[in-house]
Formats: sequence, C-alpha cells, structure tokens
Amino acid sequence: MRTDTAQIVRLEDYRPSDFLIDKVELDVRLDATATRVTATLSLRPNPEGRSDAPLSLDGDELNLKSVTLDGRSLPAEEFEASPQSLVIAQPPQHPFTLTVETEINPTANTKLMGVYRSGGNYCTQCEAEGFRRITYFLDRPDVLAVYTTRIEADLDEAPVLLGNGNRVESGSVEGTNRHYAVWHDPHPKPSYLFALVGGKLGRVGKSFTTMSGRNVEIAVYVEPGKENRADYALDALERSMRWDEQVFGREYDLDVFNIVAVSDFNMGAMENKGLNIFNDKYVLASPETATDMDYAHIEAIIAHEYFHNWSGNRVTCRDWFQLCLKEGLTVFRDQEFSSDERSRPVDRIAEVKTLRARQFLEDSGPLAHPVRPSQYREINNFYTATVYEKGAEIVRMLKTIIGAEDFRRGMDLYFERCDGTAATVEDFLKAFADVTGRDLSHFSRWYEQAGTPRVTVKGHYDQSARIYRLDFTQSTQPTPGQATKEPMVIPIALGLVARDGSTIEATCERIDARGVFILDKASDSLIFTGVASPPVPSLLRGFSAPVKASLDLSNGDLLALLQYDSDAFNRWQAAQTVAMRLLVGASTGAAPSEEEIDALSSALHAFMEQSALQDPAFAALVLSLPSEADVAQEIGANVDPDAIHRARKELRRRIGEVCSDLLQHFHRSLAETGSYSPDAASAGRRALRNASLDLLAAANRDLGERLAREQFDSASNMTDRLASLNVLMTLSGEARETAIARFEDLYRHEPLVLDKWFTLQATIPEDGALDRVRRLMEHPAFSMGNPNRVRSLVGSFAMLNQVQFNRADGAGYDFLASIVLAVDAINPQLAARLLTAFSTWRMMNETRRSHAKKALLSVAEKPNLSRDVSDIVSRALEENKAS
Ligand code: B3K
Ligand code: ZN
Repeated sequence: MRTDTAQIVRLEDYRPSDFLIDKVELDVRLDATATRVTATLSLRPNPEGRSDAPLSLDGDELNLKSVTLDGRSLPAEEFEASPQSLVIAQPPQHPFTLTVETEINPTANTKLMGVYRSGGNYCTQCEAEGFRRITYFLDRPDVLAVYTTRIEADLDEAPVLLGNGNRVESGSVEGTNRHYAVWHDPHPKPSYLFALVGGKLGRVGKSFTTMSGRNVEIAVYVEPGKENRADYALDALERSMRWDEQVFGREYDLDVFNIVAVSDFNMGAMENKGLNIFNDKYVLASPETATDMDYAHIEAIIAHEYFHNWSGNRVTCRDWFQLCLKEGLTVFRDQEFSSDERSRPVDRIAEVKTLRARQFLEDSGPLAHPVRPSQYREINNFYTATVYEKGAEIVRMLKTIIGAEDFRRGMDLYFERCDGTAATVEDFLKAFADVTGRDLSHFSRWYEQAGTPRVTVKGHYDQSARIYRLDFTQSTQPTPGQATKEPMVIPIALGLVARDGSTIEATCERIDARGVFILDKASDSLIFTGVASPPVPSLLRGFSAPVKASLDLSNGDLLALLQYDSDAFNRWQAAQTVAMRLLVGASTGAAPSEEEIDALSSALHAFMEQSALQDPAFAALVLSLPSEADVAQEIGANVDPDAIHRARKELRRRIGEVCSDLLQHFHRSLAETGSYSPDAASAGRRALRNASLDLLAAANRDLGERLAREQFDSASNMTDRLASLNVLMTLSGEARETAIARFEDLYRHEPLVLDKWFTLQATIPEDGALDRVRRLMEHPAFSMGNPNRVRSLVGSFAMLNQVQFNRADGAGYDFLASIVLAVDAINPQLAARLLTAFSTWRMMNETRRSHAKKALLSVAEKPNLSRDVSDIVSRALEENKAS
C-alpha cells in the first residue's frame, strides 16, 4: 500500500521556528455559523531561525477575511492564502504586527477541534493542532506568547464567557443584546493551551488559599441544574492543589482556576491554562448515576489536568515528539496523588492491569512505538498508552533508581531551570543527572526503544553452601522499525520468602538499601549467602519495571507467595500468574489437572478466609481473574477467543463453587447500610461484595440470578445497581431482558448512564450481540456525532467483547470497518481511535486473521480517508519487517 512519505514528520528534522510571536490579541465574536476572529500577532524574526525566511502560518479549513501588516492592509499579491496556510514571502526582518481576520463555523465543526458547539455552548479544543482552525498561526508548541482574548456573544445565548488567565474586563456592547469579557493570561504559552468557552452554565466554586497565602477562586461549570453533581470534582481539585504544594512544592499561579464540563469531547479532558475543559463523564457524579470507578476516574483526571499546570504548561514541550515529557510525567504525578489519597497497593495493581491491557498490548502489535517516537504522520494518533502509561513507568523507575529525595531535588531543578520554556526529554534527564552525578544515558534508552522487555529468572539453591543464586536474562522482541534491541536498565525490587512464611536472613551486596537490584546487562546473577532453606524469590515487587517476567516458580511456590509475601502487589501477582497458567493451558488444549485447579481454588479460599475483610478492595482484585484479552495476549499467536472464553468461564465456575460459602457470607455481610460515600474504603467493600456476587453467579445460576435481582431492585447507588445488572447480563433469557428494559426506563434521561447501558449490551459474549449493537445504533439516545455514545457502544463492542468482535465469520471486523468509515467523515480522531481495536489482529488464528485483513483493506482502499485513519490502517497492515 502507498504511504505518503511526504507527510511524515521526523524528530531529526526539528529546527527552531524562523519567527517568534511574543503577544497575541484575539477578538472573538461568537456566532453559531459565522464566528469572527481577529488576531493581532506581535511577531519578530527568531535569532535562532533562518534569516530571510518566509513567514508561513498554519491554517486548517479557515476562511480568510483580511490581512493587515503594521497597519497597512496587505494587497493580495503580497501573500498567499489557502484554508491550510497563509504565507508572506517577504516579511519584515524586524518586529512587526500582523492582524488577520478569519471566519469560522462552530456549528459545522464536527471534528471537535478548534471552536465548536456542544449542547448549544461554545467551546474549544486546540491540542495538538486545533488552534490553526481558529486563526492562522505558528501552531507549534515551541512558540510561546502572552494572550489577551476578548470574547463577545449574545447575552441570551452565552451569558457565561470564559478564557485563559484572569478576567480583566467585562461589559455590554452598547445598543445590542451582546456582551463581552476580556481575559488576560500573563504566562507565555503555546497555542495548544488556548481555550475559550461561551454558554449557559451553572457554577460551583470556592476560594483556595495557596501555600504562599494567595487567594484563588476555583470553580467547576456544568449544565445548569447539574451543579450538585460537580461537588466531587471541585473537592478533587482542591485536594489536588494542596497535594501538589505538599508533595512537589508546586503552587498555582493565577487568580482563578476554572473547569468546564462539556458533553461532546474527543478525549477525557484538556489542561488549557487556567481553563480546563472536560468531558462531562469525568466531572459529573452523584451516587445514583456514577459508580465508584467513575468517582476514582474523576479524581484522577481532575488531578492530572491540574498537575499539567506545571508539568506541561509552565514547562511545555519543544515539539510533539516530546509529548511524554508532559504526559508520562503527569500520569506519574496523578498516580502518586491517587495512591496517597486512596490505597497504594490497590492503586498500583489497578495501574499495572491497565498498563498490561493497553500498553503491553500496543507494544506487542503493529502499532508499537517508542515512548518518544522518532516520526509521525498524524500526531493525534500518538496520544497512546505507550506515551502516557509507559512514559509514567519510566519516571517511576527513575525515582526507584535514584531514591525519593534525589527525585524530588531533580524535579525541583527541572521546574526551576525549564520554567517558561519548551523543553525536551534531555532537559528532564539532565536535571536528575546533575543532582545525582549519575550518567543516565543508558537509562534514556527507555525513551527510544519500543517493545516490552522480557526478564527470565532462574533460581539455584545450594544447601551445603547455604547459597542461593538468581540468574537473570533480558531480551526485547523486534518492533516495527526496530529489529535489534539493546539491554535496558531494569530496576528489580526483590526479596526472598520462605515457603513456610518464616523470615529469611540472607545477604546480597548488590541489592541496595531499598531492596532494588539494577539489571542493566543482557544477563547477570545475584548470589545470596547464609540462606538456610530453599527460598521463593519475590521479584519485581510493586512492579518495579514495565517488563514481562518469566519465573521458574512452581504453582506451589507462587501460592506460598500469595500467602506470605510482604509485598501486596506480588501477593496479587502470584494468584494471577497461577490463574493465567491454568487459563492458557485450558485455552490451548493443555487442560490443567483437577489438582491444579483445586490448589488455586483452595489457596484463594484460605486467603479470603484469613484476610479478605482486612482489605476488601485488595481481596476483590485477587478474586478477579485475568481477562479474556489478557489471556489472548499471553498466548500471543493463533488465538482462539472462543476457547479462552470457555476456559475462563469454567475456571470461574470452579472457584465460585469452592469458595461459595465465603462469597455468600461477603455478599450478605458487606451489604450497604448507611448512606453512600465514594471513599476508597467504602468502595473497597462494595468491590468485594460485587466480586463475590459475580463469582457466585458463575457457579450457581439460580442463586446468582436471585441475588442479582434483589440487589438490582434494592440498590441505593449506581455501583451496586450496575454490578447486579452486569451479573444478570451473563444469564441469557428473560431475566436479562427484563433488567435491560428496566434500567433503560430508570435512566432514560441520563446520557452518561445510558452509556453504561450501551456498553453492557455491546459486551454480551454471545451470538446476537452484533445485531443488538446494530439495533442500538437506532436508539434515540445514540448519536454518531457524540464521542461518548460511539465509544460506549461501538468502542466497547470492539475493544471489550473479545468473542463477538473476533467472530470466526469476520462479521465483527466488517462491522467495525464500516463504522470507522462512517465516523471518519464526521470526526477523524474518533474514527482512528476505534480503528485501533484492530491492533490485535495478527495474534488471532488464521481464519480470523484473514477476515481482519480483508476488513482492514476495505478501509485502506477507500478514497479520501482522513490522515488519522489512513495512518492507523497503514501501520496496522504493514508487514513487521522490523527494519
Ligand atoms: N493533553 C490532553 C490530550 C490532548 C489530546 C489531543 N489529541 C489531555 C491530557 O492528557 O491531559
Ligand atoms: Zn495529560
């Protein structure tokens, strides 16, 4: 297939902009179909750029009205304009002012980039390259300017007008029904952080006093009438601000901080300076409409966007190749926040589950790329699990290697040195190299080399010498464009555990005071002396590095770790590893023996009996087996999703049977009594109770149905109601259909709840699911233009319904291909995201592979594909030449 090489942007081609923009004055007159934008730019040649270069401004679907240079209206022969660019061949070689007038149509803007409308309100999204859809600009992150924005609109249509920075003026436009507000942001910023909002909005707010005693008005704006659902977001914001002061010493820097929730949004949220714009799914919460998981996501995303104020906004990226500089670091920061606010081990397990399900998957397929990619065709396709989640793991490893104190000193130095600049990964690492005196060049390979390293560990015990030796080797599979791989620097936190739980006194000088050994060669060994009895090694404690581990431990050893390891993560991991072995065996014709299954079931029973109620959230995680997708990934080739589904169902049935007494006890005794609270401890009790119900139903249909029905009817919060519906969904027949209809009835007017309802139905692992999804696309609440609806129905079908998306007849693939094409005409970013569901196609068995390939080709062959979709489809199809 043809790849348009001309469109490829390469890191090695980076050069500074030929011009700089110091000041931007924007006058935006909001109108549904003809918004007028007048941009006055203070430009000057960049001393680091080429002299005598033309001025070439980016545009995207712009309608130019006029150009004025230093007060002189430019005649047509002095510039070249198209919707995509504005070029002045011979601009002044001294500072000058350019005023450009454009007209845009927010109502027709279905791509949701630039200025668009959502629920009748005006809002914006500029990252990565949306500002060029508002006005012609040097739309690149290393051009930092101070913005003043005047927003004008009809008072009835948009009584609330918000911009970046502080509001410096407002009033009405005489003789009209229009009003205006002027916002000034004193902090120089790149264009991708620009935002404005105009509309009818309700507000909740409060004052926040910063660590140096400054007053900040913080507020959350939502659809009028939904103010009480914004309280949790506001509270999460306040806690985030305090935490960033206490843990990173970072203080907020404007007089206001506003968050606006909108219902049409391409992703989770956006960190625009002083004016974060959010997908309302990550703001609105009430016990009746949001689950515990929703509350946790809201808290994490509010924190994430707020933390960007320093890691992203005050220090931004030089170019889009450095995206992980802000995203990986900010994910790390939000994960640390959640761990401090909730439970560190439980949160760590949740992070690792996501990392494996999304990033390891990406890293093992055709869309694998380094955390800092070296080239791209469409930057929006690089807001990936690799950049975000693996990016965060790199920061975590750095902290593990250098220790918490030096990490904090390095962060302080980074912020101090790079404040107000557009930085690189090198700048980041240099701060840590400078405070520690360490050479981090080998470590920096994590940014360049794609693929998940595999660490293989073998243990040898010598009874007579009382010596225990661990032999480590590491290797990384080839990935697209990278055939050979170098050894990585892998911090391995480890310890030795005795099979009977007693303490092991052993020494090994290569393990540091924090219990960490650094594996930085292809192979290495550790020797422990004074080991009195054969130990079980507990490796990668806390998941100290984003690697796959192959351990030569028996199931018995692992179940000893489940019981005795002092590291909670590895206790969970041990049970997962045993379950994974059984599931992989059963799915690939190597069915595990009765004894093996019984060993796991009884170990889980014993574990729960002893300690489930001490930490219910943790116990719920131990009870949840690896997902079907996890098992598919572990098998890796010639996957038969039906076999995996059967295997998992059967193992759950057996565990449910063996643990039935305890599960019933938990379900009864953990029933909600008081009023709902979203805190982690309460959520943990609900999680264990609902995990118990789920396993019980897997073992005993009648009992499961009865309990689930009762719970559905009596539930006082969405977590419990949805969990019971989830269980009813696994039972075909009347019980299921009645519950589906009843749920729809209850939440007809709640779009975010109907999303859950769409998802539940899209993920039924039975024939008929695809027809159901097709039917639901006709539902009055469904809309192809709303990303949340499309993701909850079509996205969930493709990403979460393993057996039905990967149907052996290929109908799931054909369906997704046709939807991708339909969505591409409306919203390319959303279409490209859906298409990434195909990233697993090569690991399927041959029948499925050939169907998937046909479906992908049917997309690739269509004329006029967006760059977003064409980029994903061509990479998905590319043979892995790994060269
Ligand atoms: N920075 C935004 C993501 C922008 C995505 C552009 N396609 C949200 C975030 O990561 O915080
Ligand atoms: Zn981010």
